[in-house]
Amino acid sequence: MKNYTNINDLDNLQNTVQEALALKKGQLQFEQLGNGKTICLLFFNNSLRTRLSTQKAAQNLGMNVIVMNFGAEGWQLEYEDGTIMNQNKAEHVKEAAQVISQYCDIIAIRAFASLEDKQKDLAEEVLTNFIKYSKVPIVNMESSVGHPLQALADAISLEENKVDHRPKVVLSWAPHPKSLPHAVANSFIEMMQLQDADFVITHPEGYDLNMEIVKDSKVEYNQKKAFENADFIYTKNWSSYGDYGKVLKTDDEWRITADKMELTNNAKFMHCLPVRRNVVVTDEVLDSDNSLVIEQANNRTFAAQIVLKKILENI
Ligand code: AN0
Ligand code: CP
Repeated sequence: MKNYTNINDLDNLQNTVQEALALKKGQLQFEQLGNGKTICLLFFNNSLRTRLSTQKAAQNLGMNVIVMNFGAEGWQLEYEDGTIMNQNKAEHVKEAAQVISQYCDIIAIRAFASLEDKQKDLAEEVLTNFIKYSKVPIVNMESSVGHPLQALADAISLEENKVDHRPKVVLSWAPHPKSLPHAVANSFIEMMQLQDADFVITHPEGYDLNMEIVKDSKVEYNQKKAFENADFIYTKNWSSYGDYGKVLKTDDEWRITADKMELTNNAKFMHCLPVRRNVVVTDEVLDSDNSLVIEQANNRTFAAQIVLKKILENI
């Protein structure tokens, strides 16, 4: 594997999940693989899990890690070609990406959607330009459109908690006061499209996601109906995609509560974190034995580690 920008960059999801589970049992099995190799983690946005789990994964493989909070510490980058750079952008991605490539063997980037300019977001301006100008492999740590490390970790968590029948997995929208990206939901959908499951997406009217990603995945606008017999409830807020970046609904009608979980087949509760307690989901559900959120975050290490391992083996 060269770059990891999308879950479909993996040649086989099921095999990768098994390989990640084997790594989880022996985290330091490949501690020599990355010796003498360096990864640069570039953050244009905040992070807890991605920042720490990717660093840990790289260290488990013996790599050196350089972290830069690019959004706060780097020069503001220009991405357009031919611009007269007499405004606030001090450096062009053309130089920045080539220069960073000289300091490391892999570049990992977090650059969220602006949620203001749909076309730029869909074009994955930051990720695409780094791929274009850098000389080393690129890993997506959440871009405008996707969060494939999260989706791979979620696939690991689903496998660890598998049921004895074809599972019903529900992706449910839930309220949030802020305008949030579509990336986590998009990648979860793309990952579920590679699974043998009854997969249902539920959200209020007006929150339909990008149809090029949803494709023929089932959409149910009645949350309670969607929850019936579910084995997994994966919750995420996203802002409107049609009315791009807008927050259309903040009341508690779609909050995940114990009453709603009662409608399911004793479903496990999943969320990528960070989560706003008693806004997205009640304390009772988040603190219940059925909540997988802490283990999901743990699996971020093994998702990142298997991805870095596959890239290192190909350098
Ligand atoms: C981000 C999002 O919704 O994409 C990161 C989630 C992993 N969440 C927030 O900004 C709260
Ligand atoms: N789930 C996730 O990516 O968390 P962070 O934003 O804290 O990295």
